[in-house]
Amino acid sequence: MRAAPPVALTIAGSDSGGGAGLQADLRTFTTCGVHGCVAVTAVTVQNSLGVTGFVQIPPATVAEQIRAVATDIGVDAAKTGMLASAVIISAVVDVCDGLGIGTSVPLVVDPVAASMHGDALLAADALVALRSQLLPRATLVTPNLDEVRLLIGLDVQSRAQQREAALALHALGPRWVLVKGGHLHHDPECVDLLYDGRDFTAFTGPRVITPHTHGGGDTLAAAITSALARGAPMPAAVRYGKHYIEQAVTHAYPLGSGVGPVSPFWRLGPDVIGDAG
Ligand code: PXL
Repeated sequence: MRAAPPVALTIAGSDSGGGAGLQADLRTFTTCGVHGCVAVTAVTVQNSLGVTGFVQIPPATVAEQIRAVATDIGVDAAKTGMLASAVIISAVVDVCDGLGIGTSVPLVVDPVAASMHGDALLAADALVALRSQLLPRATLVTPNLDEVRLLIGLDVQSRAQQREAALALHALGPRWVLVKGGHLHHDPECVDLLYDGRDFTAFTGPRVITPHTHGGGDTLAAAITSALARGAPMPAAVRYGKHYIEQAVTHAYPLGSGVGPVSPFWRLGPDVIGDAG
C-alpha cells in the first residue's frame, strides 16, 4: 500500500468561476503533491466579471468540517481564505485552538477582504475579529497592499513602507508576516517581504504583465501551505510559493470576458496540457 501524501486543509469560500477560493487552493495543493481537504465558509456566485452574491455556511458547520477532517484524516498545515463574517472567524478560531491548528499545525492566514473587482468578501465588522482573534494565531499572514491598508491603515507606496507595514503587522501577533509587493505597480520587480520579528527576507521576482491574475493570492498562500505541510521551514516554503505563483501568473489564461485566472497547468507535463500550458 502507498504511503499517504501530506494533508493540507483550506478554510475558504467557493468561486463558481473556478479561478480563486477553494478551487484555486485545491488545484494548487494537488499540483504541489499534497492531499487537499476543505472547510467551506461561503458559496459565492461569480464569473470573470465579478461576484454578484454569496451565502454563508452556518458557523457551526464550518467548525464541524474542520473538526471532522482534523480528528480523522489529520492536518499537516492549514490555510484560511474568505471567512465572510465575524461569527465564522470566531467559530474557526475556537475549533482551531482545540485542535492545535495555529500552534503545532502551521496556519497560513490569507486576509481576504475583497475580490479583485472590489466586491466585499468580508463583512466590515469582521475586520476587527480578523485582526484581534485570527492574526495572533497565524503562523504566517500574507496580505497584499489593499489588505495592509485595511488592517493597519498604512498606504504602502514604497519598499521602505513595506518594511514599516511588516513591523506593524507583526505587532498584531502572527509568527511570520509576508507583505506582498504585487500591487506596487510602478516597481519593475515584484518584491514580497518576509519578517519574523527579527529578520527581513526579500523575495524578488520579475513583474509579469497580464490582466489575468484572479486567484493569485490564494494560489501563493496555498503553495506555501503545501510546502509547510511537507515540513519545509518558513523561508523555504515562501521561496517555493514564490516560484509557484511566478509560473502560475506567467501561464495565466483568459476566461470569459473579464479577468482570467492564474494557472496551475504549468506543473503538469506536456502530455496533459498540450498547447494550453
Ligand atoms: O482571491 C480572493 C478570493 C478568495 N476566495 C473567494 C474569492 C476570491 C476572489 O474573488 O471569490 C471565494
